[in-house]
Amino acid sequence: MNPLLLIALQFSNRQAITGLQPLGNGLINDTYLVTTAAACFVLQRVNRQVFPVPELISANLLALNQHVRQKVGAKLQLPEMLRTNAGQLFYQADNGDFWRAQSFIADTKSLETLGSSADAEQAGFALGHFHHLFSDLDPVLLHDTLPGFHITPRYLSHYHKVLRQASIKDPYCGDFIEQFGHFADMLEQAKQQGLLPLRVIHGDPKLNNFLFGITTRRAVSLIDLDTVKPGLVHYDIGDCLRSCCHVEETDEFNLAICAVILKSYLAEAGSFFSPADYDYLYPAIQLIPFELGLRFYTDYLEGNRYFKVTGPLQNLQRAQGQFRLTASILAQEVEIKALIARLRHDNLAPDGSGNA
Ligand code: GN1
Ligand code: MG
Repeated sequence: MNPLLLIALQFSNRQAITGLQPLGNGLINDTYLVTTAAACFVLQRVNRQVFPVPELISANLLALNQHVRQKVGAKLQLPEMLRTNAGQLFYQADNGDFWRAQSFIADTKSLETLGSSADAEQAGFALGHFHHLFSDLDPVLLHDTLPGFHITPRYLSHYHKVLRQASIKDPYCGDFIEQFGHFADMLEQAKQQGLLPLRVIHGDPKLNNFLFGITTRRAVSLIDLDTVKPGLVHYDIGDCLRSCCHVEETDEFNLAICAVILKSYLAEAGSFFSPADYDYLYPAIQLIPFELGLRFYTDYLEGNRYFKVTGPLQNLQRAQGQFRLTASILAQEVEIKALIARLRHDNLAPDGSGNA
């Protein structure tokens, strides 16, 4: 029997498998949609190079689901962990691979590009609602599944180490990092100075991690919760915007979409947003695409060990795309800051509370 089918059967609640196909285009784990007569579920091989202790991911997911279950009026559903026929949260294959399964939220799909400004509004709403839902969950109760994730200065010092050994270099990426490497410390410094608190973050809220109702076109879930951890909501906001506002053809940053997303985000999350949170919005918007470019370029220099690639230059091209996006953000700095100032004025009361 196909080995993948054998693994899927571990989670199928003794139902026959009627369909098994790759799902999504994640760059880390391998993901499949499994169909049985009773339901669909998502089966994943966890990349152990990236997530060395997969048990921490499941503990976080259980804690998140428990928190949402006791909330009245939660407008997002989260996928639930499924157990193997033997009652375990993971199945370890003979070759040592770790597999896990989660429920598939029916009648939903993910989007690769936003179809309209209504979609953008939904994405901003969902991220804001996610942060709002977990704003009263103590972040230290969650595990850090991926230490160092989004700590830009660490990526930068690793890059410098890799660069010393690298035989091929790309002048555009190298010069860009030289010129803007000083961005790296901005959020971490604010965190260390106590200006930005640790909160529960998603870690990877790019557009295709939002599920939209097929008929309603409303955002109903945020998936890919492996990187949920204590962190800065600014990483999430920057990541959501770098993904949703990225015009793929030109690598420009779409300011109009950014305006829609930030407005709907703040309608949900504005109640806990402090003056310092507003101060660090622009730095986050410029930092996260820079950081992702740095991560892609470093991986290219290291021989593409972290992100999946279909060709040897793909991580280089991804890096160039993220740096061009960062350049477009820098070119629109004045407009983006003016937008943030307007939102701050509309949402923040004069005493600094989020109740204007
Ligand atoms: C990775 O595997 P995927 O696509 O969900 C990465 C994110 C990047 C993203 C870029 C754990 O996420 O940080 O933003 O690729 N996840 C991890 O596409 O590194
Ligand atoms: Mg992910």
